[in-house]
Amino acid sequence: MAKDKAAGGIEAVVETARAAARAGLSRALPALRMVNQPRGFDCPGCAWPEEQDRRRIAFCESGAKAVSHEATRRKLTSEFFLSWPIPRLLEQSDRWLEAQGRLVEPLIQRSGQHHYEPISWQDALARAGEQLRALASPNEAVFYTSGRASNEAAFLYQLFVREFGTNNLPDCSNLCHESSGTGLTEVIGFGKGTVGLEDFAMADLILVIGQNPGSNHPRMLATLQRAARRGCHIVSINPLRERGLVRFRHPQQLSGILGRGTPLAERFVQVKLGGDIALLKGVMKELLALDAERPAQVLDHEFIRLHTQGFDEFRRALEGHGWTELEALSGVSREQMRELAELYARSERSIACWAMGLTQHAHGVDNVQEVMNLLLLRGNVGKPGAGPCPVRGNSNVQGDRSMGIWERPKPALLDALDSEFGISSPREAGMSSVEATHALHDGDAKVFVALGGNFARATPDTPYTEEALRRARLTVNVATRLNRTHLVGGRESLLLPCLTRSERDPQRGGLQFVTVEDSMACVHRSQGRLAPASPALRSETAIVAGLARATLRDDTRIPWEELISDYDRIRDRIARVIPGFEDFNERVRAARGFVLPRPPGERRFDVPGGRALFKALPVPDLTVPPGHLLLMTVRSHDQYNTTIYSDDDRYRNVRGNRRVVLLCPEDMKALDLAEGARVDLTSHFRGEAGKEECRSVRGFQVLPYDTPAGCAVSYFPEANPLVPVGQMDARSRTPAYKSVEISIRAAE
Ligand SMILES: Nc1nc2c(c(=O)[nH]1)N[C@H]1C(S)=C(S)[C@@H](COP(=O)(O)OP(=O)(O)OC[C@H]3O[C@@H](n4cnc5c(=O)[nH]c(N)nc54)[C@H](O)[C@@H]3O)O[C@H]1N2
Ligand SMILES: Nc1nc2c(c(=O)[nH]1)N[C@H]1C(S)=C(S)[C@@H](COP(=O)(O)OP(=O)(O)OC[C@H]3O[C@@H](n4cnc5c(=O)[nH]c(N)nc54)[C@H](O)[C@@H]3O)O[C@H]1N2
Ligand SMILES: [Mo]
Repeated sequence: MAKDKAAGGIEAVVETARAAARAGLSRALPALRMVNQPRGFDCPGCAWPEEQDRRRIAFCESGAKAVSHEATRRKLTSEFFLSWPIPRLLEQSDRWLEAQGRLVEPLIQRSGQHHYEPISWQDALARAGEQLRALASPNEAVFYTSGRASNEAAFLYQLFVREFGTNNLPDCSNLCHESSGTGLTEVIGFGKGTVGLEDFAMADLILVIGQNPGSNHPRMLATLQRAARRGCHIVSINPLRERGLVRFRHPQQLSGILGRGTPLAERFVQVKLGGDIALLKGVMKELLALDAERPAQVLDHEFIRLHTQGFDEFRRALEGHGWTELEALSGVSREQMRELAELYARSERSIACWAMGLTQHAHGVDNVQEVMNLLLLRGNVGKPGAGPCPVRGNSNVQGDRSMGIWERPKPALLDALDSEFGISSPREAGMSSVEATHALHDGDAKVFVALGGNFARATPDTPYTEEALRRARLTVNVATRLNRTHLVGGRESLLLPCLTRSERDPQRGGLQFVTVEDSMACVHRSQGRLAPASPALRSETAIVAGLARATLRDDTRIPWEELISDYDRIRDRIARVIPGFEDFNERVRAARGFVLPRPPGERRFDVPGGRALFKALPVPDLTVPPGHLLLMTVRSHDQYNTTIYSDDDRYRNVRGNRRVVLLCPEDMKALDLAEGARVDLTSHFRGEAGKEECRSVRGFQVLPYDTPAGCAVSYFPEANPLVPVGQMDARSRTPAYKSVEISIRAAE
């Protein structure tokens, strides 16, 4: 069984080498040498911070794949698009599309045509500008961002969009950690994590909840390995026994390549899908009981009195939950809850990390706030070695938010933009990703602009979203490679090719660098060194400025050309507008950049009353009718979001197929399904006006797996057609990608 094998090790070294070889060694190797180095570029893989003692190599297998993939020598020429009409491209797989290489010139698919054809930059931008100006209201346009854009590009983008007159700035965060931002802001007045890497070196206990770092944040494993070696306890709470968390061999150390690996999470709590609140409530009930046995030794009463509010009500509500309910809904025994409570009570400094297993549920915000309740009980906020750590996904998703990419901006940001630039930003809230999909579908939005990403594949309900995009008058995608979103464009569609992070970015004022913010609020520079894949490519920053100029023409207060001639000028403006970025240009030139303020780290909570909030939360009941299952959609070990590198998922022993559904043997037996059986999956939900609806995907293969009974697993994005577009967290609007009610039957 895969579960006993270590993650990393020689396999990771081999995979890294393979990825580099696929891209062409002469381009991939120099690129890899610069990843996460002080003078190099930020890894486009994930947002996990770099270790302070940067060694010569500072990337992981997954980062190597991302970088090598970017560094490919293949190019999409105009002949390619002549021989491949869009309907034929649509028949190809996502993987095939991206494997064709880099986009190297601006392209247009004109109304009524089925081909992309080259267009000059000037005409492309003018066309986008014309269409945007022709709208009856700026709110008829939506401007999506995927979380890779640099701080500089993101700042200019939101500035353009707000001067144009809308807050329609949905982003991939809406699909990702929005529940973390919303949940944390409500209870501690700060929407980000409060810990830094230095805290991981001090913690006694690290909880890893709903996260698969072995595949998605491999550099985090090295941090966990170091913690485990000095005796820190690591507990994984997950329906799946994710291999990277069980045992880890550091692929960049000899002992790691050859040795047996370090046991990481010595405790694995196999919670039911969606059962975390029930589990945490059980643990906290036991904690209260322990506190009664050993008064003043378990709860941090002083912290609770001085720094929190709502404790009495929280406690009363907690006592009202019975064990039968909590055990049934979590799938975890009271005994295990007690053990966890004891471990937690013994630990002076605890960190809770989490990712999509908590946020992508209809109760995603509640999940995050229940974790906060647990941390607050023992004063694990604002002390060294302790605190919440939502582990971000896309490499600059956190920075993009800091720069104002947000459909619900704080008034203070808009005031600051207005006074710095003399514009009048709109005050009305804009649309999130799901809201934008509906608006496009219903004709309320007519132009879709995307700074990166793959909107059609990343959002729920693929056929609905594709139809929504097709109904647009114009879609504009700033992109590096071809993906499905580009093929389901509106009546007219523009593809604007941009530089990647690993490439040089010369502007009038010389070679530029950009900046990014990692998951722990550290801002640092990133500078590509490779020759651009084509002289026609432009930086994202320059493309945004070009779009702004073509749209706003002379109705603009912003000196776009001056700003992009030297990105220091953009950073000077950011320094004056965004709190925490004072003296930006100077501070970001320090070798390791700088860390933004994290007020809860000093026990300052920007909420009414000034104290962190305990919240009494309901226990979600995700019970489905007999014969139905709950499906989570996750990433394999060999993909980066919608970019698929191979059809294997090494750590889960899945080979050669991504259209699979993993079931526990018990469920396979109950449903009379044998290993390898071909099945159709159907999701069931209530659509508009409570009407029962369903969606299906066909020809999936059944594989046995160690999952809790009733819990099925499939891959994102193949299973996205099943995810109901209306099923999301009510407060954060994050789609419930991890709890889709399905039925399974033999394929037709
Ligand atoms: N190589 C690689 N790296 C990546 C990405 C990638 O695609 N490839 N994507 C990036 C992005 S944008 C993001 S957001 C992150 C995502 O990082 P992850 O959140 O690790 O990604 P997922 O594959 O969605 O995994 C979710 C985990 O939650 C568990 N889970 C599901 N439901 C529940 C539940 O109800 N309770 C609990 N406790 N656990 C649950 C699943 O078993 C799985 O282990 O990774 C980033 N890094
Ligand atoms: N079912 C299901 N759906 C999910 C999830 C899930 O767990 N389950 N996870 C959700 C999450 S967490 C996220 S973050 C979203 C991700 O949603 P997105 O951010 O929209 O998707 P990505 O796959 O990251 O985007 C990949 C595309 O970005 C472009 N690209 C790559 N690098 C660059 C660059 O440097 N500049 C520009 N301009 N373009 C670039 C390439 O053309 C590539 O095809 O998906 C969400 N969707
Ligand atoms: Mo994400």
